[in-house]
Amino acid sequence: MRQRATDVAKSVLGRVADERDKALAQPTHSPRAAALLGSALGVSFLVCFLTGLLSHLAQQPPGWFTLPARPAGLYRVTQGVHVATGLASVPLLLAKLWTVYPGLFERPLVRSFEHFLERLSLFLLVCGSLFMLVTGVANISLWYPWPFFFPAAHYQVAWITIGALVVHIGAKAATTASALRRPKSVAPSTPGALSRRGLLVTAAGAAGLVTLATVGQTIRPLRRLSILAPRRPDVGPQGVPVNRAAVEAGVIEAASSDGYRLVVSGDVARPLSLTLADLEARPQRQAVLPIACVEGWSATGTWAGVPLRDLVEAAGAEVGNVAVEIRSLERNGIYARSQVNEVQAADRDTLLALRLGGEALHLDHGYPVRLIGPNRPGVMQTKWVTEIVVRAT
Ligand SMILES: Nc1nc2c(c(=O)[nH]1)N[C@H]1C(S)=C(S)[C@@H](COP(=O)(O)O)O[C@H]1N2
Ligand SMILES: [Mo]
Repeated sequence: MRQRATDVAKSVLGRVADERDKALAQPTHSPRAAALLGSALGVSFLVCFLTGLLSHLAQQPPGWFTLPARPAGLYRVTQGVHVATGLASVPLLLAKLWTVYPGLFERPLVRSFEHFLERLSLFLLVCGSLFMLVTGVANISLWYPWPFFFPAAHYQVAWITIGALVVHIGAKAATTASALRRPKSVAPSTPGALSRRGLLVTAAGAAGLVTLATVGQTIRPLRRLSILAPRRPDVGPQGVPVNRAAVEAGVIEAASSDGYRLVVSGDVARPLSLTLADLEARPQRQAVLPIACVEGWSATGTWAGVPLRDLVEAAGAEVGNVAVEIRSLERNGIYARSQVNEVQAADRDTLLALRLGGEALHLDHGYPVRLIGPNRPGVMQTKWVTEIVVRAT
C-alpha cells in the first residue's frame, strides 16, 4: 500500500517536472520574455513608487519636508502618473507571472542560504505586487472590502514590495542582461501556440488600452475614452466631480444655517469671527486651480474667494511664519481637517473659496466656504470650512 502511494507520488512529480520542462522550452516562458516584461514592470513600479512616496509626503509631511505651492499643477501630474502606472502594471504583472510560473515549480525548493533569500524575496515581491495593485484598483473604485486603513497599508506594503524588487533585480541582473543581449530567436514555438512576440504585443497592448481607457479621468480631452475610469472630470455639480457629498458628511444643516461663522483663532493678536457676508465684502481673488484627487481623477475649476493670507494678516499674525489647520463643519470624517504649511499659507492663490465657475459654491463642493490651494492633494482641499487655527512656526 505504502509502496503504491510512493509510486503514485513519484509519477505525479515526474509529470509535473516534464510539463515544467516543456513549458520552459516555450519562448513565451523564456528568460528573454521574462526579462523584457520584467524591465517594463521595473520601470512602471519605480515610477509608481516614487510618485506614491511624494503623495505620502504631501499628506503626512515629516519635519524635513515642506510641500511647495508651485508648480500649482504638480500634484495633479504626479498623482495622475501614479494611478496610470499602477493601472498599466496590472496586465504587465499578469503577463510576467504567466511567463515565469513554470519556474515557481523549481525543485529542490531551497538549494542554499542565498537561494533561500532569493526565493523569499520573490515570494514577498509577488504577494506585495498583487496586494498593491489589488488595493489600489479597489481604492480608485471607492471599494474597501477590508478591515485595514487603505493609505497606511498601501504605503507600508509599498516599502516591502520595493525592497523585494531591489533584491530581485540584484539577483536577476546577470540573467536579465544576457537574456536581453542574446539573439532574438530561440526555440520556435509549437505551431498554434502563442509566440513570444505575440505575448509581448498582447501585454503591451493591454497596458496601452488600460491606460487609454482611464487617463481621461485626468487628461480632459480624452475624457470620452474613459470607459474604465470610475470618474469623468466634467461630470458633477458645476461641472466638477464630487468626493463625499454634503449629505454623506452630515453638514447640510450647519452649512445652510444663518449661524454659520468662519473663525480665525490660535496664535493671533485679534481672533476673527466672520459671517458669509463679511467674507463676501472682503477683496476677492480668482484662481484657476485643479482638484487633484489621490484616486487619480482631476478637474480644473475657476475659483474665487478670500486669500488665506489676508485673513491671517487681518487676525494680526505674520504670514510666512505661520502654519494653519483648517477645520470643517464635518464632525468625524478623516478629511474634516487639513494642514497648510508656511509656504502654502503665504501663497496668494491659497483661497477660502466662495465661488466656483462664477457661481456660489454648490453644497457638495463645500458651500459656504472651502479651501482650495495650489499643489495640494484633493484630500487636503477641505470643504465646509468653519475654523482656521493659526500656529506660529
Ligand atoms: N470636509 C471634507 N472635505 C473634503 C473631503 C471630505 O471628505 N470632507 N474630501 C476631499 C477629497 S478626497 C477631495 S478629492 C476633494 C473633492 O472636492 P470636490 O468634491 O469639490 O470635487 O474634497 C476634499 N475635501
Ligand atoms: Mo480625493
